[in-house]
Formats: sequence, structure tokens, C-alpha cells
Amino acid sequence: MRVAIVSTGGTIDMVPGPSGFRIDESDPAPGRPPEGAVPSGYETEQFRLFALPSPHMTPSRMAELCRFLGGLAASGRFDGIVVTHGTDTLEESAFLADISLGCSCPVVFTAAMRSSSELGVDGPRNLRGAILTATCPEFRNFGVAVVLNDEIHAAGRVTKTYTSNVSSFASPGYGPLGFVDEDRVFLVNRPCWRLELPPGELSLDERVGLVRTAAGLGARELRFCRESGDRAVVLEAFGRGNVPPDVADEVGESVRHGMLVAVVSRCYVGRVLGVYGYPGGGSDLASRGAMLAGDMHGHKLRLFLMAALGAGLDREAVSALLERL
Ligand code: DAS
Repeated sequence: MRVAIVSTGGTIDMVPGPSGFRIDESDPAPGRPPEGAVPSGYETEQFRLFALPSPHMTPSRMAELCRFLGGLAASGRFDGIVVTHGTDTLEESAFLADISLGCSCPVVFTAAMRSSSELGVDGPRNLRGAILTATCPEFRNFGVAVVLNDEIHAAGRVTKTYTSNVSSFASPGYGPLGFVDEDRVFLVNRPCWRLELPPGELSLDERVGLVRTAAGLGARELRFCRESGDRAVVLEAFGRGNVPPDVADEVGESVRHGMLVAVVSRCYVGRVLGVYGYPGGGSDLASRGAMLAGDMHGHKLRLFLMAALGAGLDREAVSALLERL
């Protein structure tokens, strides 16, 4: 089995420094897998694309990563591709790869919650699990996955739930696709549908805002997005998709200005639906032209809208895709 390992940075590549963990710039063999991480009989080829803490990943760097992965997949040289990444924005990079790659070479993201110098280091085991998953014959056509702590998660569902624990990555409300048990991969749930972009070159329109509501908050922030020239905004509403009345007025104003307003919930599990008709309720927002975007997480939906607008999709095409959620 031949596996490409693409490193981008993150704790998995970090060492202690005078003021805290940092990427080891002096590593003579950057991205080389640690002892025991590569199962016997496997060959790996390392590519260091970035050496960044993941809060330094930007949408354009994520798009560059996706294009790089597409090139590796198209080369036909690998049975699977593993990406190592910082945990903070891993779910966004993995999601963008999931909606845009549309290729048959399996791609798995992994990371570490602890650096190689810490007690109970998890990186080598996570890398091994990711390699095994990416090359598991049954794993084809599952989309991009994220493997940490012996669990395999769908990129569209997974989220970092805990700041420091090795069991941080979870798919709340859905559960993992499967798990890794020593040298075996067990897939127990197949995603029946995934959000995907139409085939084509990935290009992002970054004029997409993200606004989270809180009691009495949101209208000023939405107005800021509109006045800054955003073409779309994701609104993280309360519960089933409800907002304060002044936020609803601002939603209407944004739609009148031609912006695409997509509503998700600030709850981290469950769908939005127009079940409330009061001013600011989900049904009111829909009647003012907002799109209700199912169970998506706001930060992922923002990337989807960037890519959809970058691909030239119009309002109807975006809405048709979101209706499936
Ligand atoms: N701050 C984290 C990052 O680079 C470290 C990590 O978890 O990888 O995302």
C-alpha cells in the first residue's frame, strides 16, 4: 500500500519552545511519520505543504490544500491520502475537501491533541489509524473522513468538542462512521448523502459573513456585513432558527440588497425549521427571503457558500442544494 502524507502543521508537528508549543522549523525531515505510525508493509511519501498552527489557516490556504490533494489523487500513485492538520480548524479544511474533491482516492485528515513531547502523546496512534482507514478497501466513497482517538468521523459532521481532551473530535447527534481497533478498521455507518459542489475548479468568494445571535445581539453585526459588501451571510440563530425582531428586519433588508442569508442554529445538534411565525421566528425569516440550512454548522456553511458563490452558483442553485439538508 502506498500512502501520501500531507502535513500542514498543528500540534502533531510541534515541539516545546520558550513561550509554548511551536512548529519545529529545524526538523531535518519535516512531516516524517514518527516511529510505529506506519503499519508494516506500507510505503509513505511525505509532502509538507504548510507548517502552520491551524488558526493561521485561511480559506485560501484551505483551497490551496484542496487543489494539492486533487492533484495527488489524480496522479493515481497512491492508495490513500492522509492530511495532518492542527485541530482548531481541521474540521473546516476537511469539510472543504469533502465538498470539493469528488475524487475516488480516499482522503483522511488527522491531528494530535498533544505534542510529541507530552505524556500520553496521541499523534502517532492517530496517524496510524488514519493510514489504515485511508487504505481500507471498504472505505471508498465515504467522502473525506477525520480520524482521531481510534474513531472515524465524516468531515461534514465532525467537530472539535473539547479544548484539550484526546476524545475531543465527535459527530454530535450522528456518531462516528466507524472505528479503528489495532490493525483493523470497522465501518458501521455509511453517509447516505453528502453536500457536494458541482464538479469544477475550486475558487472561493470570500465575501461571506458569519453572525452569531445572542440575546439582543445580531442586527448591528448583520448590517456591518451588508455595508462591508458581503454577498452572503450565515446567521447562527437560536434554537429552531429564531432571532430577535430587529435581526429579522435586518435579514429582510439584506435580502432586499441581493444578499443571500442562510440560517443555521447556534445549538450544535439539530435542524432549523420554520415552526415559529412570530416576528423573528424561523417561518418569518423564511418569508423574508432567508434560506433555512438544516443541521449545518455555521463555520462549515460559510465555506460552502464561499465555494458556491466562487463557482458562480446563483440563488436558486444554492437553495436547491441547501434544501436537501
Ligand atoms: N492550536 C492548535 C492548532 O494548531 C494545536 C492543535 O491542536 O493542533 O490547531
